[in-house]
Amino acid sequence: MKEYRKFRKINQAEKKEKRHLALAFLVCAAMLFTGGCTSENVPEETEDDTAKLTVVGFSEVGAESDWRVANTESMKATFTEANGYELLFDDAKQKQENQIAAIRNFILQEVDYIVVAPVVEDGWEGVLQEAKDADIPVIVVDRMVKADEDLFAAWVGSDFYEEGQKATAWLENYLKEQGRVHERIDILHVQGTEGSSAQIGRTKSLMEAVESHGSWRLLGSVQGEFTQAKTYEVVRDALDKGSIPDVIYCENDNSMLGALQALDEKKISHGVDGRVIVISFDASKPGLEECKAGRINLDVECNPDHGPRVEAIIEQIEAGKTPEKYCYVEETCFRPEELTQEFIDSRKY
Ligand code: GYE
Repeated sequence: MKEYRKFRKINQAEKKEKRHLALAFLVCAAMLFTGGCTSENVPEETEDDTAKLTVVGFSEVGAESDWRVANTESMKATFTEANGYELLFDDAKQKQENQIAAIRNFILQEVDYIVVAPVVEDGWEGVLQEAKDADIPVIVVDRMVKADEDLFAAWVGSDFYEEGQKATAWLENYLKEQGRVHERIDILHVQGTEGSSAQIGRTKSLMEAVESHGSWRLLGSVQGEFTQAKTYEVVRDALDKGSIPDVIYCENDNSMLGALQALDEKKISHGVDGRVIVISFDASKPGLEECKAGRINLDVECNPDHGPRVEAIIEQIEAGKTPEKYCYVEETCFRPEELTQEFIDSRKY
């Protein structure tokens, strides 16, 4: 890694020039469709100051949730010029093929680091190998990739399985307190983006808990894609077709908001004094507001503030150290009775 650093520093100015050339090439390719490439279309070479900046290419999943927006903000607030970085940001609009194209683009521009928040776990080996061949360290953030560990420098994110376990342990306890241990409990499961680590971990915990509790029954799993709009539709349809669940297990706050919308529309009460127990993940501000109001019963925290964590990994690599391969963030969970407005307002996300 040290060797790599030396090489990188010496070649930074040259790389910057190549980046500009690559950019110019991309602009020209686009211009072919609109009337040709002239010297005015090529981005101007500006102040040489940028040669000192560390260039980070970040491929973000999209903007599907409040969590995601907070995650993007955290990255943008960290990788600023004032902090010594140039951030190349790409929004993949929830599509892996866009992420792969963005990473190839970052390689072409010879960035110093590639950071990727992968939409799903599978399908990364090829492009990560390309980054490795180009000697560009890759840092994976938030969700994981299923790939050879040599293909990325480090991962930082949440233990999604543990988050799910917190939720199911809470439910077991809550039902015990209510004297409902032997009662049949029907659960409607609203799943997040299929194949994403957040979905895989949170779903696994729920499935194991259903298996091990004789009286818990899975009414069905519906695909909410981590968004309010999609979840509203699928929960509304599920309520139209089936019976009213005792529990709705939503794999993020935005899908929880969609589920509440569907329940409210059908005048089905929910939360602390209601008929349907609602569990959610993220503990974003909108989620915590619903929790504090008692409209949901539990919000399991998932921390999106990864910018400083990714920066710490980059600093270690810059210092010639090898960062830990996996870094899990500590998290908690919230119930209505322990939330205050002051606390919610004091949170960043
Ligand atoms: O829970 C959800 C987002 O991967 C942890 O993705 C993230 C999840 C988060 O869209 O809100």
